[in-house]
Amino acid sequence: MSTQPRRIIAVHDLSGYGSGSMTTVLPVLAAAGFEVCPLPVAVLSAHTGVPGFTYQDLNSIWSEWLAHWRATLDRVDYIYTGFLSAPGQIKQVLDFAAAHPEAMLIVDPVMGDHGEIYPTYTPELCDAMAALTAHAELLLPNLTEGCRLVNLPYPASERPNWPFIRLLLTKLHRAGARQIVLKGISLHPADLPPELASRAKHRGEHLSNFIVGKDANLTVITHPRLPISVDGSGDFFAANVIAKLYGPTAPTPSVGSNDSAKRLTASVLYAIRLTMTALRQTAPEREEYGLDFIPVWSNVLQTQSDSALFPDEDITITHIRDFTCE
Ligand code: PXL
Repeated sequence: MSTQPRRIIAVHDLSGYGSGSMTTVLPVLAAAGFEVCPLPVAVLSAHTGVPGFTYQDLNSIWSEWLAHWRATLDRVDYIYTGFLSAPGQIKQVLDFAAAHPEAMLIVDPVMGDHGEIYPTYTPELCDAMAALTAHAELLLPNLTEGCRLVNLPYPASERPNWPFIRLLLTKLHRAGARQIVLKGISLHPADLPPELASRAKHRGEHLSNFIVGKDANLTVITHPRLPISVDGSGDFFAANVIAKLYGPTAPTPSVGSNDSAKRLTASVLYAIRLTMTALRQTAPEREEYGLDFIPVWSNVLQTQSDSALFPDEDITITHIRDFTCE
């Protein structure tokens, strides 16, 4: 068995102030035992939620950088993309992936939140992101991003009903991503599938994560919504799904599909627990800075078993067969 660490290319921006993107992804994946090779997309003085942020995309240095990597890196295990700054970058990511057919592509299509697309994103960039997702082994959108990727209108009051989610997941799946985690959805009480409707207490003040595994079945994990929403939580969540699913302690990625669907669900559950814990210890006045996750990860490093890490939460898991429509 190879003793080389799993090598992951982390394609994210570097924001100087505020938790999120590279400053979150890099420590989480490095602490999880990956060899992380950062490919910076852009440098910002602060994330785009902080008024007056400066922004410089790093497109112009990518060709030489990637040519050097092509000549230097013998193997790449994972390519993990987040915030991107130009359609040309997406073409370069796809070319690099084609030169490394052994690498698995993981796409967090970081484009927006709460129905708003980030100000640095042009319509062409959003369309290019949609093209990238067709190649993804794992896709991790929020509702805003999912809707934009398949050109569905963002639901009124951020609360989609089940037929809408079903259509959205069907479209995302048909567009090509093999596994999908649609995260942080506040479901509308009307028209829920029977499996979810029976859990009346999970409406409204709860969030649901919809997981489409390789077997094309759907698992829904529902958990309480905490009264705080800060930047960086989505990046922390995605990095933890990846850490758990593909990190050095996980089995090699070639295992059978049923087992891998179970592992995807387990990794989402783990990431939910960690994100909730980090949100709980982030003070509301730190909203602009974003998620305080370092103490939570220090705890992870000192504790062997997941179940010993965090107290049981009010979390439910529901399986739904044949979610596709049309
Ligand atoms: O956390 C997602 C993210 C990533 N990168 C930049 C951002 C944001 C969220 O606001 O502004 C630059």
